[in-house]
Formats: sequence, C-alpha cells, structure tokens
Amino acid sequence: MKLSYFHVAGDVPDDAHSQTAVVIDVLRATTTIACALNNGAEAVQTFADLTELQNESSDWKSSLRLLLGERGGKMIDGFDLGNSPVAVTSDVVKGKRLFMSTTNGTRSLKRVSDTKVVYTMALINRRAVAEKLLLNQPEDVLILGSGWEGSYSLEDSLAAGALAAFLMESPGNSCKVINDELLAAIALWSACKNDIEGCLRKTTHGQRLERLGNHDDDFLCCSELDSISIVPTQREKGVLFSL
Ligand code: 3SL
Repeated sequence: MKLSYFHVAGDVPDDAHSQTAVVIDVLRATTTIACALNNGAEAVQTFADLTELQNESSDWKSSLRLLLGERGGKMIDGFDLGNSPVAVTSDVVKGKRLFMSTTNGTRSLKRVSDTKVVYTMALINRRAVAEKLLLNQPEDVLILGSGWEGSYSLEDSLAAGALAAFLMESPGNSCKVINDELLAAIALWSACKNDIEGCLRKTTHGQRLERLGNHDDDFLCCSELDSISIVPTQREKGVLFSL
C-alpha cells in the first residue's frame, strides 16, 4: 500500500490516480461526521456550496432532514446545527439525513469525490479506518487534510501521521510512505501523541475555536483516539454512510 498525504485540497496534483482517498478534518468536520453516523444518522450529505445544499435538501422530507454547518466556526443562519461533534446526539440525528457544509472539510471531500473509494477519518475513528485499509489492501491511498482556507492545519497532519503510524506498525504490513508530507506527519504524531488534546488546543484553529467560546467538550471529543469504530464511506457522490 503506497501512502501519500496532502495538506489541503489545492495541493492534490491533477494527475493523482489513487483509487482510495481518506479525508481528514479533525477540528471538526470529520469528527462530527463520525459521531453523527455513530449516533444513527441515516447519512451525511456534504456540500462545498450552500446554494446546492439548500436546493438538494429542500427535496427531502423536512422531518427527516437536518441542516448542519458553519462558516468561520459559527453556525450558519437558518441551519439546525453548527459543526459540533457533541451536538449530533442520537436524540437529534437518529434516522435523519444531515445536509452539511463547512468551511474546509466539505471542500476536501469535494476534491476527491470522483475517487472510487472515499472514507472520512478523524482521530476518534483512526483505528477503524486503518483496519478497513488493512483488510482491503488498496494499492495506493491518498490521505487528504482540510487545512484552513487553503493553508496548513497541524491537527489534520497529526491524524494523518496517526493513521500512517498504525498502518506501518501493523504486523506483516507492506505499506510505503511516498511523500515527505506524510513523513513529517508521522514525526509530528510521534512527538505529540501523548498529549493529543493539548496539541489540538494549541493549533491556530484550536485557538480560533477558543476565541469563539467554550469548546472544551469539542476538544475532548475530537481528541479521543480510536473511541468509535465507524468508517464513514462515500456510497453516492458526496454522501457518506456508515460501514
Ligand atoms: O473547516 C471546517 O470544515 C470545519 O470543520 C471548521 S470548524 O471547526 O467547524 O470551525
């Protein structure tokens, strides 16, 4: 399995040919997606564009849909939920389709939406995604972070490094890291893995969330490594189901 990592959607070369992509947005989109599916959401349909989201969601029965998303970390006016992973409890999301748009995470998903197999990953479902990859043994895996408005985010690299470290440490693995971005991410993971929450809080996006208000529960949830075993998987373009 050849593993590469790109920090943001714009870094993925046009001729990237991986058949499998793993999209990461630890703070907080892919953590929220994993929690929502774990709590019984029917699916999470993702959009980079808000007009598209409004059009598609209006065809869905209102009692079976929720609009979820943020811009700049703040809930979008008229939406049901922001992007907090602790808000998508089973009481709120069970049986519902979530129509989701976020500043960065849903853009990364759009970038790889034509890839044959797309998973989303956060720290909370790192082991589950790694085990799925080990089972399926794809030839190439493109790991894509989300960053912040086109620039690097440390927390996504931390999770990319956590995934690669798990894969490389698995018995009999045949994984090969093929770019320096992923080598750096593995080094970052090795330096920070004993204080994940502290690391998330120090990042620029962590600081941004702190400035917006108390996000203690979100930081705690986002840093709980391997706490759930959901593998959000794209089964229709832009729509993630649990596997
Ligand atoms: O950018 C994103 O996709 C979001 O995850 C950012 S936030 O943590 O919800 O502000």
